[in-house]
Amino acid sequence: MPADPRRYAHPSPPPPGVHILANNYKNLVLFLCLASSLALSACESLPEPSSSPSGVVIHPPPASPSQPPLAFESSGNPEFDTWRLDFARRAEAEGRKRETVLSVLGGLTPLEQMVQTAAFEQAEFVKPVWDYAKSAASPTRISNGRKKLDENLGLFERIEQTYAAPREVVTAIWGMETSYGGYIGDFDAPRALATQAAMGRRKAFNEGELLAIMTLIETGAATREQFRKGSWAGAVGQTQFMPSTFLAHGQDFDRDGRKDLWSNPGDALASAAHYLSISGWRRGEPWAVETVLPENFDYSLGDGVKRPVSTWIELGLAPAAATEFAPSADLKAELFLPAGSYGPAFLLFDNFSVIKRYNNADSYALAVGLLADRLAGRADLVRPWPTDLRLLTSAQAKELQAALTRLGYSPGPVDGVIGRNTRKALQAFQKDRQLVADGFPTAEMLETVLIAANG
Ligand SMILES: [Ca+2]
Repeated sequence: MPADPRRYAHPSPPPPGVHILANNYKNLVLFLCLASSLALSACESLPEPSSSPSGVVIHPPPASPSQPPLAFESSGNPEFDTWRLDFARRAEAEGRKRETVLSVLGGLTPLEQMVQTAAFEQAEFVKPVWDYAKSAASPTRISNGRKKLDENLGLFERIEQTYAAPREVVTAIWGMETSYGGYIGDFDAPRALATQAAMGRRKAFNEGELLAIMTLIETGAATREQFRKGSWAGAVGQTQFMPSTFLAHGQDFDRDGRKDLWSNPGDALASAAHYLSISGWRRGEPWAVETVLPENFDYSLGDGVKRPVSTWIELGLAPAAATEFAPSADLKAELFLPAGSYGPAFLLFDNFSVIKRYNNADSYALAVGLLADRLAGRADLVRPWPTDLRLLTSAQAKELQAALTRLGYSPGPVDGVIGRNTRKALQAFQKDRQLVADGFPTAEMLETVLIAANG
């Protein structure tokens, strides 16, 4: 996303002499009071000059001569400036050094592209899960991933000895997040986070991320410069860690004193493996296994409920290509039908939820898992994705949700996003009408629901 230079006016350079004035606290504050309304509270607290009997104005010493009030050059955006000064004061009050606060927040301007995007949500697009899965596990990404696995054999041996997560899953995340370190982003992470904290919805969250960056810099784990390479959301490094996750779980795998998630693949991959491990990765268990469903299967069993593998086998499910579902019939799994009755079906194990800790979307976890399987040399899906199926637009999804609500089902908010609640509501509708209860909203199914709701 190139910045539009017309909208990206940089703040004017500081007036000459400001550094000299900094030696004189009083003059500096007076200057700032005149220059910026944002320093108002500092002006209010400024001790009044008093006159000596001789009429000479005596300036009382400031309360803390080594620490003049915090101030920033204006970004040109008053809302941003107000937030920044307030947050900087709070960061300092919480113990962050002045120097760090200034290095992280100084010179920032809000990201204009983000301000223009309502509520800073990722563009909502209706993309079928298989488009995502197919591009994630493209032939190029598979061959590049296998090359990376070969090139880093020793590293992955050591990582697997230390953490529970298998190398193929870690590598798949690496491939999904940054094309194996090929593209780590060129957004200034503090700038992206500050824009969201100042003007977005998740102020506290984004401020927390900025505080984490300050801590990482102060502890020497990373530098301000490194944070200039981030994603639009503020994630950094080859495995795209948010700063707070970086702070809590980043690994210095080569023990050189730095957690270099940007240019040290060992640190980045060990951090990802560690994160999966502490999120509960179960060694030796699959994330999912493709399954073949029997004739006349009751699709309403794809309801998110985890059942023992032995139960699924009794219900007639069989692995599509694998020799068995899992090492144990006692393991529990849920039936996942990302393309309803029209495409591949999966039994999902607990490790699927662990991948979702990285990015809480079924489509993401599915893509990582499928790529990991291919990297591990497992076969491609047996049942193809229904790529010619007509899916709902966002507006049609809203129509469906509104109609299901009118019919007394509970699809959740009418937001045009087909999530688990909408699928469950549709499933209940289908079941009540003896339809194939797969909860999958095709254009044809929308027609059926609309006729029922309007009839
Ligand atoms: Ca290191």
